[in-house]
Amino acid sequence: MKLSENTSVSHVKIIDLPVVTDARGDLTFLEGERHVPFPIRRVYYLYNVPVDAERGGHAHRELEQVIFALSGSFRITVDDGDEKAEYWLRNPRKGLYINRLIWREMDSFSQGAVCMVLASLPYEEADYLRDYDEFLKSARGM
Ligand code: T46
Repeated sequence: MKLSENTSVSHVKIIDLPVVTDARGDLTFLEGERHVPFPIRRVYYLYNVPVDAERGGHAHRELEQVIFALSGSFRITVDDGDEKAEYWLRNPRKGLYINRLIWREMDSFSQGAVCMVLASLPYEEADYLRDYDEFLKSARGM
């Protein structure tokens, strides 16, 4: 299985947000259905993450998300069942859009990293695929 940065794992892409810069600093903004391709139903964030922590390790049946590093950096490995790709998030202007049925793993958090996630649906444990073989069956339509 191939593993490289920014390759063709389907339904994953970097979203570039606008920035307004002046002498007071940078301001970035986003609107649901304009800058991200869904109405935003939930926001959550990860912080105080130990540098050796591994998060994720699941896919979602229906949920779409956009993931940002608001501060610091971390790695996300995505897998559509055929191909894997890895992304390093470190720029608060660049989010990673992840569609449904994509396995994701997150690690290599820098000290003090803050990860913000915009989600298309409220939290629902039944939406998670936490078993990799079960994910593969769903991703391959079996
Ligand atoms: C994802 C990655 C990037 C809630 O009660 N409400 C919520 O909105 C969320 C996101 C989580 N939780 C509970 C469920 C678990 O008992 O928080 C606990 C930790 O969640 P989890 O182990 O799923 O955390 P991560 O960091 O592995 O995954 C999270 C999201 O769950 C997931 O959708 O894609 O961040």
